[in-house]
Order: sequence, then C-alpha cells, then structure tokens
Amino acid sequence: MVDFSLVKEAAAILESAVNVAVLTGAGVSAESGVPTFRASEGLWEGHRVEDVATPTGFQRDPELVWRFYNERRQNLRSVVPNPGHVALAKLEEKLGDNFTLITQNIDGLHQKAGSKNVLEIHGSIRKTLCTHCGLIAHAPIEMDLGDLPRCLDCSHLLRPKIVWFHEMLPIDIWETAQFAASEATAFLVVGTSAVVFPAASLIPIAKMTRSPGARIIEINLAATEVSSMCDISILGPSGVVLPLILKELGIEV
Ligand code: BV8
Ligand code: ZN
Repeated sequence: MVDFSLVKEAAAILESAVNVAVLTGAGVSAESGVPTFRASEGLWEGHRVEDVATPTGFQRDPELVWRFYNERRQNLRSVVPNPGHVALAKLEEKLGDNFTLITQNIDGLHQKAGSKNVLEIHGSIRKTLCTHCGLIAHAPIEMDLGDLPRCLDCSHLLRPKIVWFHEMLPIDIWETAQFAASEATAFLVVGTSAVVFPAASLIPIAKMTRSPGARIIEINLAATEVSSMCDISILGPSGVVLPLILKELGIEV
C-alpha cells in the first residue's frame, strides 16, 4: 500500500523545487512488461553479463550478443509506455528547461511516452554503431537487423549503440547528466537498484555537490543501496506512485 503522506511530501518538494532531475532504471519499464536485470527471470537470467554485455563478449561471440539484443528488440515491439513514463513526460511539460530526465534504460519508452529531452547514459537499443567506420544509424525496433548486421557504408560488423560494462559512458551526455544532478534542488530516483556505476554516483552528486544539496526522492518496490541517502523512499510501483505525485500537483496522468 503506497504511503500517501510520503506522496504529499514528495509533491511539496517538487512544487517548491527550482531544478528537478530524475534518474530512472529498469524498474520504470517493468509495468510495461520489460524484464528488469537483477530480479529472478531478469534479463541476466540464463546469460553471463560478461558474455552478452561486454566488448570482450561481443568480440568472442557477436552472434550470441546480437541474439540477446535482437530478442530484447523483438520483445519491445509489443510494449507500450506505462503511466510512470507518461507522468515523467508531463512533469517535463510542466517544468520545461528546469527538468532533466536521465535514464539508464535503452528501451526508448520515455521518448515513446512523450519525453523530449532524455539523457540515455547507457545508449539505445534503437541505434547501431559500426565497429569499423563509427557510423551511427537509427535502427527502429520494427526493423529486423538479422543475426550479424553489417554497415551499409563499409560492410563491417555493426554493434548495438549501447554502453557495455567496462566501457566509458558517452562523455557529453554523462557530463550533462552530472551537471543536472549537481544543479538539482529535487532529485528523483525511480526504479533502479543503484548498483551500476558511474550512474549511481549521480545520487551523491545531487546530494553533496552544493549546500544544501538536492532533496532526494526514491520510488522503488524495495529498499536499495541508496535508500539511506534519500530524504523520502516511497515503496510502490512507479506506474502508480508517479501519477499520484502528479495528481497532488494538479496534473492528471
Ligand atoms: C565504466 C547497457 C568507466 C547494457 C548497462 C565504479 C565506478 C565506475 C565503474 C565501476 C565502478 N564499480 C564497478 C564499475 C564497473 C561497472 C559497474 O558498475 N559494475 C557493477 C555491476 C558493480 N560499470 C561499468 O562498467 C560502466 N563503465 O565504469 O566505465 C571505465 C571505462 C574504462 C576503464 C575504466 C573505467 C558501464 C556501466 C553500463 C553497463 N551497461 N546497460 C544493456 O542494457 O543491455 S548497465 C544495466 O544495469 C542497465 O543499463 C540497467 O539500467 C543498469 C542498472 O540496472 P537497473 O536499471 O537498476 O535495473 P535492476 O534490475 O538492477 O533494478 C531494477 C530496480 O527496479 C530494482 O531496484 C527493483 O526493485 C525496481 N523495480 C522493479 N519493478 C518496479 C521497480 N521500481 C518501481 N516500480 C516498479 N514497478
Ligand atoms: Zn561502417
């Protein structure tokens, strides 16, 4: 059962906030039917991260990696954004440039829900990158890329434009995310286990860069590594909690 007093408190913090930043993880897409990573039957189930989400894994067996990503692209064809995604798009509408959405997700559901300015710090499953000439191409999930897609320009092997483990995050997007977290007076942490770095460092960045730091509001089904750092931890599905907070702000989702 969602604690309504915390929903009201979160709405009051957002109401008086100057700059709002949000970090989302796989949990925000869970109610759309997209499996998270670390739950049982999660995305990593049956796969070793080293085999499917690292550059060495791709080098060793690109077909296995493409099977893993093509399967996720396939699943996304029957997936629509949930009210949590829509609520964040409406919050951006209300706050404009004082709002920054940072996501670890690669599924593109925030944009499908209407979010305009999305910082995809781990890349996107809807783009490919050529391993040879660096060509970046749009790859709509409806498109069947085949088992080992090749570059139209130089015919070398393509990879998903995704940040794998042991890879640097796209520096311009990462710096924008860090700045938004440091400038935030309210920071929402939605649907993430906060175990992956440097993404999870955005929470202490929001809390400690300026004094006073941001008020941190967590929305999750369970306590996480960062709950102790949060001013408010609202336990509940983000597709339910986020619309409740927006309702308190007079916005119907
Ligand atoms: C790097 C793309 C620098 C692939 C992903 C310290 C500093 C820097 C790096 C490290 C460090 N310590 C360790 C590292 C290395 C590593 C790392 O963090 N390892 C961890 C596992 C310990 N980090 C890296 O390698 C990063 N790169 O550091 O480079 C560098 C480079 C060269 C040389 C030196 C240094 C790259 C990290 C990016 C990896 N790529 N994704 C893909 O998606 O296929 S990470 C992957 O995990 C996803 O992006 C995912 O989003 C992310 C985080 O997971 P979550 O989103 O949180 O999902 P999870 O399932 O864990 O949790 C879901 C949560 O939702 C749960 O809490 C659940 O309770 C909740 N939930 C469920 N349902 C709901 C809900 N909440 C609300 N409502 C619901 N309905
Ligand atoms: Zn190429």
